[in-house]
Amino acid sequence: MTTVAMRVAVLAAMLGSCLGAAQAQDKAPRSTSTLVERLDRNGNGCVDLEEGRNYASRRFHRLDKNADGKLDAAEIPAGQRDGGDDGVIPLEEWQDAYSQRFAHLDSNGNGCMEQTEVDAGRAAHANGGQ
Ligand SMILES: [Ca+2]
Ligand SMILES: [Ca+2]
Ligand SMILES: [Ca+2]
Repeated sequence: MTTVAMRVAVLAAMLGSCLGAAQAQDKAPRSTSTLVERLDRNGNGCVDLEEGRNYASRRFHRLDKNADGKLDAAEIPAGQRDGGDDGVIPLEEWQDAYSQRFAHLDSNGNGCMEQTEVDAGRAAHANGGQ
């Protein structure tokens, strides 16, 4: 039978695609960086309110598909609290919610979010708490 030859061919094909994938990954090494590393623009090792709010507004504009400056029911991500409970989140409300969340996460109150604080906030969120 030709199973051996077929296996060799399959392996060669797999190896080829693996190499291609590895090369593609080299171009995108940021997958391993933490949230804080990505958002920390001034390199002080934590995310201050301004860095966080910049990130929040970038995220807002990504979610605002029709670019009308507010998130409607179809654009609000699942689990996001709607402050006014009116089915619409304007940027201002989004930013305010972010600031509150930031203050909540900054458990040592130094005005800057360390990775440990982000992790703690995520763990609390996963448990359904605030
Ligand atoms: Ca910083
Ligand atoms: Ca919108
Ligand atoms: Ca802090």
